[in-house]
Amino acid sequence: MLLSIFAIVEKIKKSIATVVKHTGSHYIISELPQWELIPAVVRGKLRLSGGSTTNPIAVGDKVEYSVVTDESGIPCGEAVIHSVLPRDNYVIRKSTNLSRQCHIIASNVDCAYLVVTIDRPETKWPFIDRFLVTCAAYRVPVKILLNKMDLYRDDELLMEKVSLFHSIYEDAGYQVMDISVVENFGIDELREQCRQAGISLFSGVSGVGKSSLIKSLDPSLEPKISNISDKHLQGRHTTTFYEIYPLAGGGFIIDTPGIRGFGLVDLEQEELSAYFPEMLRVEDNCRFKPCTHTHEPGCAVIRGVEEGSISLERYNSYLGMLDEESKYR
Ligand SMILES: Nc1nc2c(ncn2[C@@H]2O[C@H](COP(=O)(O)OP(=O)(O)OP(=O)(O)O)[C@@H](O)[C@H]2O)c(=O)[nH]1
Ligand SMILES: [Mg+2]
Ligand SMILES: [Zn+2]
Repeated sequence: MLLSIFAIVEKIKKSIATVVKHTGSHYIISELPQWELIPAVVRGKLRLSGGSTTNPIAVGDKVEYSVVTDESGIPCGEAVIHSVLPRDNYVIRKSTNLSRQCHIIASNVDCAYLVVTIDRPETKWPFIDRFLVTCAAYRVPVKILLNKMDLYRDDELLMEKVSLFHSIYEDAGYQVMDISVVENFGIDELREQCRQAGISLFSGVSGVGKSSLIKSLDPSLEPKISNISDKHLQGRHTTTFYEIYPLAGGGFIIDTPGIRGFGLVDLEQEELSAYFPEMLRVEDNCRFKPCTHTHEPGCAVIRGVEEGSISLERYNSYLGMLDEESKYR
């Protein structure tokens, strides 16, 4: 008798949801844009669409799941994830160029914000360029947020670095937004962009203020923020999980732990220049095709560097990446 009652009230629901948090072997999923969190696990063998990575399921992934529900359809207990749907796009990296292991930072991203700082901590340019190249290669729209502007304003040397930064990346074709969480500068515009975008990813090295930014966009959220602003203590990772937050006014934001190394994944040397917008714009004019833009006569990229329309810093980044890709292949 008891058994038959259970048979009537318990139902199995099968559906599709987005992974909103990943903590070791556990996941939290929600049927975005609804925000109803369901804990989930993987049992047995997972059907995967991509190659092998350290995290077969990433935040942002759409997954097929099943869960036991009560008679009104409310999930009881943990859901089981059965498969990951093909990804529209994703941001992927290797922890070092030597490592074979890839890690997906997030998938199905409408806009990736690379949060950088000129000082405290200083974000290194090769890191920035690797991130930008990866976004281009994996079809993720990307913008740059230059945070902690309050720390640079009264320092002439730092402000020179700020203008150089703007000219290099804006000339290359990227949008660079000045931001200060402390002064609430640029936050309203960013909030509006995030509201319209859908899912926005915040990424960057540790200590640049990714979690602080998320908190300033919606003060009701509680991402973990470092309370140490001492520059010698930067590099301790405050955020340790990948997690999506819903913004009060609309839109979703992914907070991520700071990235240390950013190794490129599966890029052919010949295609690399296509992921530098300023090179892509002119490489049709190179005399030789394909052209590596390193030594060829009549190379439009080299001419651009000589004439100053392509920045030497970005070109050197390109050469560095070419070199490493040939070394570690
Ligand atoms: N002066 C200044 N400090 C800021 C600003 N934004 C963030 N901070 C400080 O920078 C430190 C690091 O901030 P977090 O938000 O924890 O940095 P994070 O990028 O999330 O770091 P991880 O989680 O470790 O990757 C904290 O002490 C913040 O208070 C800003 O605009 N100006
Ligand atoms: Mg953080
Ligand atoms: Zn060329």
